Amino acid sequence: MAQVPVSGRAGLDSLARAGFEVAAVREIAGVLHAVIVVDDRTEGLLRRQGLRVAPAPGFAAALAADTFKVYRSFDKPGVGIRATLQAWTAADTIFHLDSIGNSIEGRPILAVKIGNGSDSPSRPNVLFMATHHAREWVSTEMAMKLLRWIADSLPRSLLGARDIWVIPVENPDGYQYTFTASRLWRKNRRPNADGSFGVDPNRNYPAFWGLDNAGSSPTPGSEVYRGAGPASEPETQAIVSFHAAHPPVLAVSYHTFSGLVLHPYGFRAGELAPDLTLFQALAGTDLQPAVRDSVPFSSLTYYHPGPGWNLYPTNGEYTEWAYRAHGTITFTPELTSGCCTPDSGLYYHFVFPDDSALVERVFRDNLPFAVSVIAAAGNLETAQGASGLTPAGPRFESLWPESRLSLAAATPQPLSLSVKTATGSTVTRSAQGDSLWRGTIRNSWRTDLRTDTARALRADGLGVAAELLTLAGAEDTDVGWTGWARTPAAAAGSWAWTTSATDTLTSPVTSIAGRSRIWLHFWTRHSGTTFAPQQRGIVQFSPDGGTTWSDVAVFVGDGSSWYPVRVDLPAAAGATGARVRFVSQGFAWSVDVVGFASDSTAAFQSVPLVGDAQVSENPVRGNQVVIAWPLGMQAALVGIYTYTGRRLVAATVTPPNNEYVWDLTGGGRPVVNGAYIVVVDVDGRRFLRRLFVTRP
Ligand code: 0X9
Ligand code: ZN
Repeated sequence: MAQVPVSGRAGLDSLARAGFEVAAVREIAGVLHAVIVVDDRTEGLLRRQGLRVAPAPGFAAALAADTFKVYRSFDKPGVGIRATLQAWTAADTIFHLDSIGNSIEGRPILAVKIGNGSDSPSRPNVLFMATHHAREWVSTEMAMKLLRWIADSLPRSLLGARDIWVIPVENPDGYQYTFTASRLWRKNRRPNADGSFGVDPNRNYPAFWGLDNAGSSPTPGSEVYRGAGPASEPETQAIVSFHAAHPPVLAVSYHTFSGLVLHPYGFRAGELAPDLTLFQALAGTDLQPAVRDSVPFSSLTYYHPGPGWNLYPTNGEYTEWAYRAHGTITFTPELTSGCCTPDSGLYYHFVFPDDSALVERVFRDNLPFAVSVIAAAGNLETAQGASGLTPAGPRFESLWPESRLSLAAATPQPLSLSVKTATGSTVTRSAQGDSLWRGTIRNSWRTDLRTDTARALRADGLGVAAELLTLAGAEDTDVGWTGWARTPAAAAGSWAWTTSATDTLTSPVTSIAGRSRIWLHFWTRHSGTTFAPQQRGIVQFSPDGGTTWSDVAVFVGDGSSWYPVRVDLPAAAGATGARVRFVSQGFAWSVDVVGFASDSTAAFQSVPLVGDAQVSENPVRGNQVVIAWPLGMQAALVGIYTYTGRRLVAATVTPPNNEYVWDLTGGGRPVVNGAYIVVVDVDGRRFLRRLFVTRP
């Protein structure tokens, strides 16, 4: 253990990014010092970076005695974890204690079943686990309190309908070692070939094992060493065998700290699980969180929910493995957000105070989520989160440039997708086998449509259809947007919008009259950190042209690859003054392919072709051409396309206007000579015109 001076959060974050585990922060003579775990090699690394490294006093003495008020080691006679579980089991037949395997040093990996002693296929298994990471003591206490609470207080009807298991210490050797030798030990106690100790138990599972060196390390001395092979560790093997014998429908793996509820996927930024809406229903969203953080002086008021890569990428991790191998709906709560008391300057990370009232708070904050997980095992389709959310049904999750269709897992893969292009023709895309991502209640069928100008999609035979009503992404033709810069690093087309400052990107006003079941479609990426959640991105919607705005989505943490977002907007139905804005609070954020969409098959109903749009000149020789049509009751949608179907213009014109002026100088990118198609949709009627441009 060593301490180094740091300058505020930025210094802490850069230590974390350099791979150091910051265990605590102390104020010494007015200067913040990070207490970090070091060995000789990493200490040399710090010194080379010019940091003043000193040994951290005070921790070692408190440990060996094992005389904490709340915390107890695994082995401590009478009151340790092993002794407590044995005593509870001896005293009450509701507990069934079993060892599911042995650690490297021969400690039992203890699993407690509550309620029914036998397993029944009619009762879904639910698993709660803690302390893969030795130093994360609050997670063991969380599991112990939950075990006691389920036995004493879970409604008997629910208890009788589930097989509930609790494994309070997955890594007993490491946990014991944190009481006897090194408070901030993380890994198990494997003697490695190079003389170092320990494999990270949460990098040793067989799914995505060793996928890359960002999500785990091949170096034995590393804090995230993945081990010599998948499931090389006996502790991992015990969990793997347990799952084979009792596959859980849902499982929660408690860790500390950060104030997060993570769920798959985490192996690569931007990867979304097919069961995303189920994960979101239980973990909540930033607007409807499931777990509050009521610990005094916490840096957050609730736990941020999100995919694992919001924190950082991991591979060989437990929740990803159980989800892949058994379809288990898994979560990683990172208990408590860390605490900063203004008077003492104490900022704790892994070393949560030895204070029974504070630990009880952590438990109470996390109990509603745990109960929602137990309840959800009865029927995942209708699972209800602690915040009231339920999973969404089959639907399109994105339309373009990649279509993602979420389907009930039981549904046969669609044989084809009808794609209506911008010029109004319909083409059929057939299924490609590798585009199907299998989940537990939903599959996600992904199709790359980059080459098509898709504007509406229909999953043939499934009654699922959606239509892009507007579309913009910083292209030359996307006029009326204000704020942010544009970048050629786009999700589609030539440009995307981007910022890293505190500023707002605002759309022009559009009318989405005549359509219901409206949602917002966009692709995003961001490189924030969950350790600084005040840096965030907020999406807001206005139905009235920008007079009133409400938050519809919040983005926090890392997500450094493009991924699609769907935000349902019930308030947008019929709005004639629809606007969206992206409010960045110092967040490194990009968005692209932004549009209002509608879940409707209307786009596939044939629109009666009424006649020609009027044009001021054809062939066009000047700089501008005026396009006009009979005045309608509702807004007109004007589209201008090249003959190959690329859209150059998408404009909404509201009555009493009934003309659009096309500027062929294109703000520096002049329209090239050739043939174009003008499409005007108004009041369910369509006006077409072929235009020839022959400018000198
Ligand atoms: O790194 C870990 O294993 C967990 N964090 S901790 O600080 N407790 O060590 C996070 C695991 C998150 N899960 C995924 N990213 N999938
Ligand atoms: Zn952990």
